[in-house]
Amino acid sequence: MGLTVAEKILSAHLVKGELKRGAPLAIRIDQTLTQDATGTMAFLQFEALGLPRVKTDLSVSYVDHNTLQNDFLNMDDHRYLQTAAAKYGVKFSRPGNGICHQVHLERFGRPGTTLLGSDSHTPTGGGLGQLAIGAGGLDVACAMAGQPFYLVMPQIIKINLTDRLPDFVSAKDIILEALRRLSVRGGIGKIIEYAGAGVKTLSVPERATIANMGAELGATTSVFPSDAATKQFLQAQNRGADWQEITADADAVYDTEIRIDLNTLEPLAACPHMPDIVKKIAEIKNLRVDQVLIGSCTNSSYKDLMTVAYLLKGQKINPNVSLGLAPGSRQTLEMIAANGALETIVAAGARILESACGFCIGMGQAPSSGGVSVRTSNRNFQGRSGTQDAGIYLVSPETAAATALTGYLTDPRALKLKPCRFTPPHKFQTDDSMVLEPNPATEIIRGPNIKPCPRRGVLTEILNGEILLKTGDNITTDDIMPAGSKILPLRSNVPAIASYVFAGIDPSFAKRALDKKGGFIVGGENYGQGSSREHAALAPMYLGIKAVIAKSFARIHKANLINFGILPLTFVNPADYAKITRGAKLEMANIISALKQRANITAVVENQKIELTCELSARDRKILIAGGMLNFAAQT
Ligand code: MIC
Ligand code: SF4
Repeated sequence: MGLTVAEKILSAHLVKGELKRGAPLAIRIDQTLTQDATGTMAFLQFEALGLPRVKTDLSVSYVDHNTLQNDFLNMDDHRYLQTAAAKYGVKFSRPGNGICHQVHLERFGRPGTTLLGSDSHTPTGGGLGQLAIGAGGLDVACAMAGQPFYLVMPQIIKINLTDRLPDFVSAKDIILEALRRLSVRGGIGKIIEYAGAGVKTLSVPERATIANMGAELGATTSVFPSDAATKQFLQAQNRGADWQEITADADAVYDTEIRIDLNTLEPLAACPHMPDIVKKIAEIKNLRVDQVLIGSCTNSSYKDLMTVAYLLKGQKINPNVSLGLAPGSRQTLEMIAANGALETIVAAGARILESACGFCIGMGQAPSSGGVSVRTSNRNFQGRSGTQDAGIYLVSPETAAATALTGYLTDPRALKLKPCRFTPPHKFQTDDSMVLEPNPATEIIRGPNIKPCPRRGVLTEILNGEILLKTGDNITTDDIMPAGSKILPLRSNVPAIASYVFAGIDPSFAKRALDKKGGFIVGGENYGQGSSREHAALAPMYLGIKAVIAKSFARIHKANLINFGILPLTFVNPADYAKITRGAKLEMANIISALKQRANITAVVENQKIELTCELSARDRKILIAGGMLNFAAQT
């Protein structure tokens, strides 16, 4: 039987288990990436593992998220990360060099290898035929220490792309169409593999846009074949030697197949407040827009920025719109600066922002109250922009530029311009001087805000307490552990950041949890979707949360809960969700025995019995019994 691209890469990296759908397996990790918002904890955890240097082929530490320097906090983290990277054999991409996923794609990702990153958009590397997976910082620290990555073998969905995109319809519209059809839960437990004649019409950065937003589908990862376009991209990046061809066998077997006819697509927008509320731009009439922001790891490649410059050329933006543009990397910024496109963009009235995550993670550029913001980024969860009542629309760079000109959400075809004919460059401007090489003689510098990573004690047979919060479906990690310029600088200080857990939904949550010495959270479907931030588990653990009981969990968040010793339990009978109310008392007995015997756990909630289960591998059970991964690693 033939193999898919994902199966080929997985089988070449298999350490334990087999490629049977639903079976546990462990894979060797070739490369890791960390970023500054998750990286400080990941490096503290790596230090706790006691190794003199990393064991991967390549590990890169990026600074791209917390680049505002309102006080010493972020800068202290940068200094810690720079010195720790140098000491432990990790390359360090300095602030200003760009967004981790964009820079990794340009300079480091290699087809056929595995990449584990402490950021949910790590699958961007799938655009190059790399098997790139997002994980919590602790899992990445373990991979840096040479340990394999454990996962459950996902199903593999084939998305067959036919034909080619019409003018002014772009890669972003392809992934928005996939989100429209599959929803934010459609990719859970799945790898998405792209195939078909349409793939050949897409360059690597366009493929990366699509793979990037596979995270919004909840997919484990997304992957494209490595073909002639991949070779051309790597050669233009001066990395031709990194290329190898990887394509699916003709008789490869997929679990599901979906077809997207590219020629039928139209410009689309994800509407507030979820990436899967997708509509045709043409159907959203007369939407006046206050802000347009172009950038993020989804859409800030050289092609994206050149397209924006093409649309803005000789024009002025609408006076009611604030247009910001953040190039994804210093490479793209240098190139548009050198060829005059930057001048065009500035002349049109754009505000040029740093090559960093910036607005995408609420580090500045919060919209006005009740404002409408049109962005090329990947997440429009309520409040993530920094303004709770703003409405965020996610669109392509073409739509964003057209909107900035008219002041209304605009289908770029309405501008009646000649099609923009972009050919991928033969040579990108390559200069890695902002990536620092390691030096083991470096002394690590730790600022006063960097506090050790708290640990949980071993699991006990009986857990009891109050249901502190009951949520609905699709709760995001931004809901659980908000980000933004005020809270993100506290990522290295769990006791301090813990006071913001659920701050947007339930501001008294943290205090209540501490006063009651912890308790339980009840969630709906897809609890913990979105980011890989382990603080969404670590901070609740610090507050004493013992278990989360939900209808279903998002993959990375579930793994993070296990790593920090919080039980991720699901209802045997989902209708029991309705029986639990906030404030009710809950008790569970014989937990360790149930975990060991793979038996269900009975929770008693106000005299009612509710059967709970946990879908866990044998290793996950051991980690939970040990009280989390750090305790488990110390035992083994
Ligand atoms: C995000 O887009 O939400 C982030 C910020 O990049 C996160 C990582 C983090 O919270 O540090 C992600 O996607 O994993
Ligand atoms: Fe940065 Fe936004 Fe990409 Fe997250 S989604 S890595 S915050 S640009």
